[in-house]
Amino acid sequence: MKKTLVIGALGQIGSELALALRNRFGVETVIASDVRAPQPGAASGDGPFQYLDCTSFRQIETVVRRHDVGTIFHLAAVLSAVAEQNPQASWDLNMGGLYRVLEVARECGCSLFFPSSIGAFGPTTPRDRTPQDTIQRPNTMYGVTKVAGELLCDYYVARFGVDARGLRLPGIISHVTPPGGGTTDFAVDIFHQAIRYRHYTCFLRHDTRLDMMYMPDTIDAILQLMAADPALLRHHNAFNVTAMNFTPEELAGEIRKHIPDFAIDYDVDPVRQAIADSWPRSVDDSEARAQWDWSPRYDIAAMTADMLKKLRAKPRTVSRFNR
Ligand code: AKB
Repeated sequence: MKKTLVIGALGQIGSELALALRNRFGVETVIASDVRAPQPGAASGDGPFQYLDCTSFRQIETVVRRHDVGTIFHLAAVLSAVAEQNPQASWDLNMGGLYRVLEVARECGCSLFFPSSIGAFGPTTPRDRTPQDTIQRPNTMYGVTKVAGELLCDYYVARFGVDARGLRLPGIISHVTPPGGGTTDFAVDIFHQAIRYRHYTCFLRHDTRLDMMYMPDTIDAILQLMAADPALLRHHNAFNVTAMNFTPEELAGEIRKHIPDFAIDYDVDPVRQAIADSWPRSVDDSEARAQWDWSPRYDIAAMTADMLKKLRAKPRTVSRFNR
């Protein structure tokens, strides 16, 4: 049986995806990789690990050939807020990494998963129920790399027959590994601070509406798309997907149902606010629902209840970014 390589396996999505793949297909069938060494008890679980810099074609190719890899999940990327702090390095990592992973996939006959984002849209995109196929003129480096990545994946599908598939992910909420520098990180930080201090200072305005998804749905969506019958797919890449939609004020209200004295105030970060204001308020994911049966399990109420339950059951942490 061909193996699976997860690039960025110590990140927010990569760590839980690696664990889900190991639970489903067997520990030894999944090669986790990152540019950092895993700490004992890492969320990706025990199993094969390779140091891997995704901007090195040789390193990717060596790991793919050595382990007989058939599918690559490429999750290494700089997120939106950090990308604005260093656009040049973000281009190098986000595009340099994807280009080399696609080249290895082409040479070695691998399938590929690539996560795009609601960040691939921009201020001239229709902001409500944003269609699957629409205007994409993002004004952030993150968005530029995501649109370019979507197009590059589509090019490799059409030109070289690489089975590259992907999703446009909204903000992802998880109680396991913190996100690393995104505009939607508030939706994770708020839970940690609500439990610890019963108070949260949000870096986005109270009425900033964005799409979100709980991690279990994210993992299901990725695995479901990768298992979908290609004959039923009219798109391959960049499927709009969403599960819920809220403002910071609405999320605070939901948390208050569990922690009645929870308070939120606002200290708006102009950089992250400008990024959020350039993104859709909601996306239309009917193509994903029609083409491969996408259907999320968690709405805001179910996600909030589960986040608080899971976080209360473990030692306290705060996100690396929102200090
Ligand atoms: C970010 O905020 O940068 C990411 C995303 C929506 O792509 N979570």
